[in-house]
Amino acid sequence: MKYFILFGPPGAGKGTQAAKMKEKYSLRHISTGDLLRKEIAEETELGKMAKSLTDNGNLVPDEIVIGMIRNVLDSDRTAKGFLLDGFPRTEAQAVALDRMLKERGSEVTSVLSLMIDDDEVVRRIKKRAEIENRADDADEATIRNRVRTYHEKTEPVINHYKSTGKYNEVNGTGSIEEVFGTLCGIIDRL
Ligand code: B4P
Repeated sequence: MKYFILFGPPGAGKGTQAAKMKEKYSLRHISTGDLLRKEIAEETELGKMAKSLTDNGNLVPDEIVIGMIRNVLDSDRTAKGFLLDGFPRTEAQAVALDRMLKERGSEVTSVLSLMIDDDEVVRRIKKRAEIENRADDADEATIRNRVRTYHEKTEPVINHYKSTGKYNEVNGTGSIEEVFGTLCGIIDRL
């Protein structure tokens, strides 16, 4: 079983690339952002709590997203592999993922880290806001808080994986096809 992690700041293109990767490599795609947006749309108790946090550019508590990932991993034992998009986003989530995969006799296959700078993040998310109407894309202060949260809580996760030899940085600023080509080159060499 292969477990790929698509990592990067908000708006780096994780969701965009995940859609292409899952098709090409027949992977089960798990986006914690999509799972949370589904809960929000259905107005569940979890969704109401998630909305108040994500609308302001803050992360949802670790135990909630870890539980969501565990549920999906438990419910699909037939997938050829998993593509984790937007998870882990904190050191605690990375540690929990290691534990969950170890319980399954497995480990992370590769971390694919999309690198783009903060100004490009803000530019892309503002553009997405014109098309998609996501509350967490709505204003620059929220977007800047998401970027700050990334640097404080998510970026340290890079160190968690660097020592494993499975961490791969990819320039996320090329065209969608260029970035996809680079990602495929890494996966095809595995
Ligand atoms: P996510 O849904 O993961 O959203 P994201 O990081 O903003 O987007 P992504 O990187 O997927 O960008 P996209 O492809 O759309 O998270 C939303 C929120 O949920 C988080 O802020 C957090 O609050 C919460 N959450 C999620 N996971 C969590 C976790 N594990 N723990 C706690 N909280 C969690 O690309 C962005 C835009 O750029 C698109 O419009 C796209 O068309 C464009 N684009 C993409 N690639 C491009 C390219 N190469 N060139 C030009 N434009 C490009």
